[in-house]
Amino acid sequence: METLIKSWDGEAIVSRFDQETSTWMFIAIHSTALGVPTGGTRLKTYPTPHDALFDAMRLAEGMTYKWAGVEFPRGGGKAVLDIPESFDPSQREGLITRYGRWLADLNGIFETGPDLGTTPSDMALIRRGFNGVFGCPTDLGGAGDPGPYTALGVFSGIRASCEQRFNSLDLNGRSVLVQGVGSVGRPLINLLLEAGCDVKFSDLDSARIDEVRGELGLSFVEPEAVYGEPCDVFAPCATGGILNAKTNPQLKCLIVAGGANNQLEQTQDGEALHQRDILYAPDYIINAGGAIYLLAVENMGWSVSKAEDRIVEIGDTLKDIYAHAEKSGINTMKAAEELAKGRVKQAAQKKLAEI
Ligand code: PPY
Repeated sequence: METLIKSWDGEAIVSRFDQETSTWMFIAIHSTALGVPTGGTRLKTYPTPHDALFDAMRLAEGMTYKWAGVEFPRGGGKAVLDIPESFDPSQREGLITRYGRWLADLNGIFETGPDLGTTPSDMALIRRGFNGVFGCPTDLGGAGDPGPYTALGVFSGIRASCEQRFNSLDLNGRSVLVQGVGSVGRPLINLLLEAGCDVKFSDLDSARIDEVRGELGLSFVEPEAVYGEPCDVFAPCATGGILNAKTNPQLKCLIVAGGANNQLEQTQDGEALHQRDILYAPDYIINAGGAIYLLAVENMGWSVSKAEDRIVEIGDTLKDIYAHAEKSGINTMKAAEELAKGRVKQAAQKKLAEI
């Protein structure tokens, strides 16, 4: 963990071990330059606490650029609750409640919301003692699940990417492979079907697979066959790190545009896609819809329809990034980084000048 922290350019790591459940809790604060660090709380079992911390750090950095990319006044942070394999669901309420109390004790240095493995009801538990929480259930006055709004942004991004790659906005007949049919992938499928796409999907969870196969009659791609499956658009909507030295050479798609965070395992994987002439929609740009929705509706007083209009503009941001990448002869991830990092740097310098 020493090496991990040394190699990171973030601002703080806060950690605590929950004795009752043997859960490592990490809050990674990457940047406060643009505002209060804000990002979801992820709950899952990692191979080691080192992996959990690493995930939190990378996700927090992604949040910095996500907020910078949409020009919302928030900083980058993310929390991870690394539950042990032996975790019993009956322990959940206690763990989330203690986590919420911890956040309150930290006096709002980090604000949070739902992420992979956490739900609006978990957020309601946190809100009992801490106000800095987004995405509580709608019947309790919260904004609820941001997943459908992330999906809306991804859909707009897929449209923009197809326009870039095929010179046509028409999605009718385009083949799209959705990896992961959870809170983002599932609503994304509906939008793609409405637009006339030929949708295939993959997932690891048999209940979800049966549901999507049964209800929608879509073809299922075995998880190990996903990367080599020919399609126009590959939309990763599950876990991160799936674009790497092993999977990139297998890809038979023309576009990668999906909702997952940290899709590239390493920076050079963005260049590898570029070299293969696969158009990559930078993850923290295309998947910002959920973050926009939560902040806009719960913090900035926007109507849902105003937030939706803003989310659809993700497509325009992507087009700007693609144009910049083309003009400068760089890959799209690099182009997004230049945009987002430039904004963060400017804000950090302004803060320094004010001291
Ligand atoms: C993400 O987009 O990855 C988020 O974590 C979004 C978010 C935004 C605000 C509160 C919680 C989660």
